[in-house]
Amino acid sequence: MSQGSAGLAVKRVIVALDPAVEGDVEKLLGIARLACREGAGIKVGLPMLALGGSEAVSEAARLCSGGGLRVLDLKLADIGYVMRLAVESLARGFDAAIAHAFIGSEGALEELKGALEGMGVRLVLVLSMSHQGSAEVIDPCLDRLISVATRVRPWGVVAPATRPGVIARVRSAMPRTVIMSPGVGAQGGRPGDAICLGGADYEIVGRVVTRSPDPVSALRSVAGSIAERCPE
Ligand code: 3DU
Repeated sequence: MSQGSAGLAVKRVIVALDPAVEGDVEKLLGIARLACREGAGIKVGLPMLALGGSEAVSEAARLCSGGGLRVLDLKLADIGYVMRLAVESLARGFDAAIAHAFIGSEGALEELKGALEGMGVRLVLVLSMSHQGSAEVIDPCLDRLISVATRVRPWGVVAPATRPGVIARVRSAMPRTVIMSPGVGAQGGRPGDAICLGGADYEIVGRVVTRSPDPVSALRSVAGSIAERCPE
């Protein structure tokens, strides 16, 4: 990374806001402001929807309306019609929404992309996942998933921070597409590997920040590690 300082590195960290119990929702909404002010932004998904309802999902986006990337992570994988219904009610106020690439373009991703574009929301496609089970079905199909993404032309893709080599393959096939990489910290990915070794644009960090007694310091510490691993 040419930007060596933790101050710049923190702008490459997206915080995943995943409440474990209902009582976490307020705390995580508090962290949303921090993540958008200091960091690159937030990612909100099914745990927030399940425990805080659609109001909490919208509130997270609203809290970041002053800046920061707001990513809705429903990991959609359905027919276009149903995904359109889901995003029409949930994706307003977000900058991007995540779907699985494996569902294919015709009848699914093309329709979703059109629905999102009509709302000013960008599409992000999952190409590989951070857990070991990704090796069972998803990873052997990586080239095909990349070719789906190349056809659909999403704004961004997701590739795992736990396997920088996979990110590097995606980066070389899609040089201008934004890459977001989850799996840093709690899942074993080292801060900085996704950006410095793989060529990702953002690292997604959840529990390391949200479960910390001091989320500000935790976020800064992740950024510090990224800056250290990515010398000028
Ligand atoms: O493990 P963490 O607490 O840092 O959270 C990781 C987040 O990234 C979480 O919201 C999860 O849904 C998301 N994610 C993965 O962990 C792995 C993927 O392959 C894709 C998304």
